[in-house]
Amino acid sequence: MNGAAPSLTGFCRDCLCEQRPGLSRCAACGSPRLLRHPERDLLAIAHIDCDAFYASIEKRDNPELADKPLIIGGGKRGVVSTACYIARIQGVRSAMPMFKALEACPHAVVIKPNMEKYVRVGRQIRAMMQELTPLVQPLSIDEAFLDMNGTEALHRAPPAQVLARFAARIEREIGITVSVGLSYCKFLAKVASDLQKPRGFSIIGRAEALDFLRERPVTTIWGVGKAFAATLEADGIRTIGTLQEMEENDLLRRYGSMGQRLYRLARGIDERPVAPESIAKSVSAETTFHDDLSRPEALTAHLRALSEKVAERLRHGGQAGQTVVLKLKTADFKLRTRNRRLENPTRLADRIFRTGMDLLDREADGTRFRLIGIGVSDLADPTLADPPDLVDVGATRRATAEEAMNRLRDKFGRGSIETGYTFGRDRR
Ligand code: TTP
Ligand code: MG
Ligand code: MG
Repeated sequence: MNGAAPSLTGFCRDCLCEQRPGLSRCAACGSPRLLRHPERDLLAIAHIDCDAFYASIEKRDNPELADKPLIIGGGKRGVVSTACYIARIQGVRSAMPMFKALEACPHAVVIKPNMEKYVRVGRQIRAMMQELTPLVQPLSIDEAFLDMNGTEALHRAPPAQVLARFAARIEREIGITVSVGLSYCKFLAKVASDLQKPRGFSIIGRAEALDFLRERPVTTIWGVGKAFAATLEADGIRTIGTLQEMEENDLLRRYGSMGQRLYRLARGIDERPVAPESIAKSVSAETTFHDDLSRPEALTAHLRALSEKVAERLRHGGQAGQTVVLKLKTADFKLRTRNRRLENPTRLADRIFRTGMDLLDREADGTRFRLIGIGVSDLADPTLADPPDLVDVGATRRATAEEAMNRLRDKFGRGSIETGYTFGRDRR
């Protein structure tokens, strides 16, 4: 990790000047923010995440808020979207109920989210990232992976320098700060960007990956949320070091495909490429009825079957989608599409179906329909789909059941298993 190794040359993150070994402050501008790392110029996979994104934008737009604890939240769900770092010192966190946040930090200024504004800023930042490399993979409104391999000739500087310059540019031109992680793979780049927030820049090199991971809790691993961590803990696994000592077969047997992921990531092995948004924009399935339908139960059964088809296509295409789109055509050929963006990408029939049901609820008002379709857009990296900890326990259980069903279907064929919703549909 950086910060250490004063014996190395480095550069200043503020004025970008090269630094001789041994100095603790920049020889040119006096900044203590020197970046040194033995693999500094060998690493090219970056993760950039904005600091306290919504809150930083509101502070930018109202300088009176600069030194005040600020919470963005409230709105319909009554939870904290994010809090500035001043409010975080008092214990305020994302997803906390508002009343709790205000107990912890009674003097906080509270602002309702202004999504349009945040989306606009997110897009500006993304466009600037795309000037660094075409290989930008957005993960959410305020973060992305960048594969900077092969960009040195273009920028006349190695990725570390380019990224420091980029962070400074965002501060200057957008007026908020970001944190950067640099490594040789996505997993560790993402971990790194979180290490020194806010205004951080951390490097995790190949040589230190195993040691770095050893003492960390299993929740550091992508996709290991609270629920799964509790399962692991019950099995005596709390740190990544324990995973490093386990056999691959053992982990596979215990935890299925997740076990394999644990095995590999625990060893700092992550070969997933940085994948810019895929060319296909959506995955969907639809059906036209023999006779127009209006009864909600009949529509529901179709929706379930179609959701499963979509999930299967996502699974086979190695994809996931973050926006669920419901399509209906009325008996008089009027098209209705309704969509909802999810918290995280999904590839599960259950989640697609339930979201589709919510959307259908408002449309199934006795209108006669001749067609129903369901699909997902905003296609995303499937490894980010359906994190177990962000959903209720019931959904996690259904997700596990769905994965088990998928394995059986792969083995015995599609018709081998039906859910209550679709059972007998073809026979009626
Ligand atoms: P994050 O990048 O997770 O958080 P952040 O940018 O606010 O803070 P950090 O410095 O730790 O990166 O999320 C980006 C935005 O997404 C955040 O500003 C608000 C929104 N968000 C929610 O609305 N609810 C949530 O539970 C989380 C985690 C984020
Ligand atoms: Mg952020
Ligand atoms: Mg983020």
